[in-house]
Formats: sequence, structure tokens, C-alpha cells
Amino acid sequence: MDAAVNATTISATNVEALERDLIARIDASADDAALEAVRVEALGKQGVVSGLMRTLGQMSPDERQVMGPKLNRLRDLVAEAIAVRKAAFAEAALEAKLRAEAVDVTLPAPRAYQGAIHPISRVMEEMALIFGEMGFTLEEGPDIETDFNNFTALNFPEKHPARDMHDTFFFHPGADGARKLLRTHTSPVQVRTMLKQRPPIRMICQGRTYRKDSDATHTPMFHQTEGLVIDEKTTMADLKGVLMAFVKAYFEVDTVEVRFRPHFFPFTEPSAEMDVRCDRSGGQIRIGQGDDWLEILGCGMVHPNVIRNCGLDPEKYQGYAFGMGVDRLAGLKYGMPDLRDYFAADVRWLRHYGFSPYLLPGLAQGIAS
Ligand code: 2NM
Repeated sequence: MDAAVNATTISATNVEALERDLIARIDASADDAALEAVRVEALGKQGVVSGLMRTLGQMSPDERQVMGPKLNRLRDLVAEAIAVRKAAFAEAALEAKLRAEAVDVTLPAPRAYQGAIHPISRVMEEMALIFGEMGFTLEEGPDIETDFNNFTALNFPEKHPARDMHDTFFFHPGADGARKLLRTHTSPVQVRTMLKQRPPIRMICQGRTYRKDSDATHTPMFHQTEGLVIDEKTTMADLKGVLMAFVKAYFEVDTVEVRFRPHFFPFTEPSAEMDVRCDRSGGQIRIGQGDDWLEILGCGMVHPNVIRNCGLDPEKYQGYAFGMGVDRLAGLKYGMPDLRDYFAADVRWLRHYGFSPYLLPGLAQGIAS
């Protein structure tokens, strides 16, 4: 410390000199460590300012009256200057850290990390759009269902093979003995809709469905789009008209020939499978022309037992229903042959078959644009 400063020969002049000296050293300190050294020398227990404060006790009252305020002021000024300098160091350190960690959020993401709309999502949007234009509402239900909603209400006999442990993923029974299951089709959504809404009902539902099945054309989780119309006068002709309009819009063809083949479902009577004319020559399937047929969906008039099980009077109401596999129809439209690829989460596959989130399907510009 400056030789001019000596606690026994303290004067107003050297308090000022000491102040200038300390402030200059504080301002000149380059970092926290240098600043701390100045603080210890000035304000620490052995520090020069602390030492001067102690001399007040030995001064005469007159001297103390003069020097007391000066030393208090010196101590406060030095403490304040140190605090200001310390804050400046902290601020500079933060600035440097922010600069070092800066991310330019306006930069485009690297190509490898860009997402795409999965073709299944895209196709479900296309289907919802087509049926939406025909006045169908879109209903939803849970993947985990009750045995009643998935089977019993839909007129599946108690011993029906589809209830078998080999097809259905059952959960462990609850305290009441009832076992929940992963829905094996989206039809329980129709059951829920009939139970909560008075006719007329004109709805579709879409989503995940589950069956114990796995090969090139079956995955244990797959997707369905199903539709239901319930009213006082509905006919199989209405059903056929709606489905033909759907097929034309979905495959984007002006004309398409379809045929109904008799079939069996527990929940419809009569039941049918619908085929569309197609051409298989040349290794790929072309819809709408040719001399072959391709099965694309199941349908029928809703069984009176189903209407009754869902709380409606089958004497007053009838309706039609249909169901289709989204995954296979997506594969047909966009040329993806192996269903297992859909769920392999391979970014190369998704980049090739995925859709831009900016290009939404719309009927005006063509749903595939
Ligand atoms: C299909 C085929 C035929 C269908 C029936 C119902 C309900 F709930 F109204 F009874 N929903 N879906 C149905 C009918 C589904 O899928 C191949």
C-alpha cells in the first residue's frame, strides 16, 4: 500500500490520495482474482481501510468528528467501486458464454433431420377429406376397448374365433373379471357413436387397430377407415353410390367399375366385399381398367342386432357400414409393397415416400398434389 498512508499520521489529504489510488487499482483490475486482491488489501481484516477505521478509537473527539465521515465515505466508495467492477465482470462473462453458445435459429435444419408426413397419415387425411365432402363427420375412440364395444355389441357370438386369444391382444382381467383389449377394428367407435347420438348418423372413424398377425401383408398394428350411416331410409344402393364416389376420388379416376361379392361379417346382413376393376399386366396394379379385380373393402347393411345392442329401434332405423384397410390402400396408391416397411422407422424410406407438411390434400387441386 502507498507509503503516504499510515494509520498514525492520517490526514484528510492522504485519505483522498488513498481513495484515488484504490479506485484506480479497482478500475485497472483485469479479472475477479485481481479485484479480490485489491478488496482484501483495502477492506479485509488486515486491510488498509479497515486499519484506518480502527484508528478512529484513538482520536480526539474533534479529530474523530472530521475523520469519521471521511473514512466511512472512503470505505463505502471503495466497496461500491468493487461491487460495480465485479458486476461488470459477471456481465462480460455471461455475454461471452452466450456468444459461445449462440444458435442461429433461422438456419434451416440439416436435411437429415427434416421430418415428413408418413404416407399412412397422408392417406387417412385424403380419406377423411373425401368422406367429409360427402357429409360424413369424423369420430374418435380409444385404442383400448371393452369386450362389449369391440365384440358383443357388434353381434359376435360368445365363441366367435375372432375373440380367440390368437387374434386379439387381451389385457389381464381387472378386479371385476372384465378384460380390456386392443381394438381389433375401429367399429367400436360406431358403437360409441350410436350409443351417444340420435340418428341420422353419418360418420367415419380412422385409427390404429391390432391383431396378432405378422407377415409381408399383415402387421400386428394396422389402420382402418370405417363408415356408418344410420337413418330411417337407407339402402344398399346408397352404400354403393357412396363407395363408388369414394373410389373415384381416392384413385383419381373418372370412371371405375366395381362389383359386390357376397361375404359374411357378424355385424352386417347382407354383407359384401367390393372389388374394383384393375390391370395387373406389367408387374404393377392399375385401378379402373383391365380385366382383373381387386378386393378393396368390406361393407353391408348393419345387422338389426347391432342397432338394438346400441340402443336404437331396428324397426325404425337401418343403415349401412363399410370398412377398409388404410395400409394396403396406401400401398396401392403410392406403390409401397411391403407393409412392414411402414413401421421400420427408416428415414431413407420416409424421405422417399413421405409428404411435405406444407402440401395438404385438397379436392380442388387434386388430393394427391
Ligand atoms: C367392415 C365391413 C362391413 C362395420 C359395421 C359397423 C357397425 F358398427 F355399424 F356395425 N362398423 N363397421 C363394417 C361392416 C366394417 O369392415 C371390413
